[in-house]
Amino acid sequence: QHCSGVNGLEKIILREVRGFSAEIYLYGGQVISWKNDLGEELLFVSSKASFKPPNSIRGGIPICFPQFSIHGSLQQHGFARNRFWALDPNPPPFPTTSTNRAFIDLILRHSEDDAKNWPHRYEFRLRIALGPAGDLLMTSRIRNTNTDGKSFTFTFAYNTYFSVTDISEVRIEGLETLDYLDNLKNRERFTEQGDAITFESEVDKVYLRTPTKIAIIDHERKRTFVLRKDGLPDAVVWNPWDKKAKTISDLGDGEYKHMLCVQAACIENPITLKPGEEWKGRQEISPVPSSYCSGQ
Ligand code: TA6
Repeated sequence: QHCSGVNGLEKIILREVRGFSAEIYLYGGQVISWKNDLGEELLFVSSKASFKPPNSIRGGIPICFPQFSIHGSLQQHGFARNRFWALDPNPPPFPTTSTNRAFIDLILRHSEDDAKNWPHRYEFRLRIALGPAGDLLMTSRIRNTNTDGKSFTFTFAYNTYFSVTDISEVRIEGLETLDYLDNLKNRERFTEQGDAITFESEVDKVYLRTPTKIAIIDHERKRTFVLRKDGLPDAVVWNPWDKKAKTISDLGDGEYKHMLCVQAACIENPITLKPGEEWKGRQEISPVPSSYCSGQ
């Protein structure tokens, strides 16, 4: 379903037979809503989110491309989240016919404006699909279409804002004992100690070479999000906590308590593509009852 969202921005709604749904804005190629079969929202979107281009939208799943964070010559997190993507009216089918999924393909290509800062031709195809159990699947295929023989290099992240009941009651499993770069300490490298990750202050870390499965456990809601990823070795964990949150103009009062960013990413070793080469990075997020997931 194709319709008009906040401020008249075009959006697509995907629905799956059991009642799960997702809303995707062409602006940013950004998933803004993902609801379960009870109609509960699973993603966080700030009450102060700006739906006014060229601002990025605070919440949902912004795409960071071709640069994660401020490390490079581009604006923070690159430009993909600030561009209007096109809907492919005739997307190629899923490779297997056995899976019945609602899906769309969005496409972003180089523009004259971006070429000033990032002089490359590319085609970025983003497939967003809802699975039969409500799982949200995102597959990015980025192809170098340069005709001047030049390679390009990029970093990438699915900047997923999960909605949580209370950040102090959340834990993440799958990142313990890993090395990480701490963005709050000049990207210094540390090793995570102890058990599951819990939260009691600002966190902004890039975990390196993580397992492909990470669990985000929301105690109060007795819900676990399972994140599975492929082609994306790293995982960013971010929550600004109270002090930093007050400096973020498009984040409502106290809202940091109800969000947690866990991002499937490729940061430590950027991807380089020669002309004609394609890279693929996939994230799948599924909501499951906690007891089922952690085996407790
Ligand atoms: O993902 C972590 C991070 O790079 C943080 O350092 C924080 O700045 C966050 O992204 C949000 O960035 P944004 O540009 O959306 O305000």
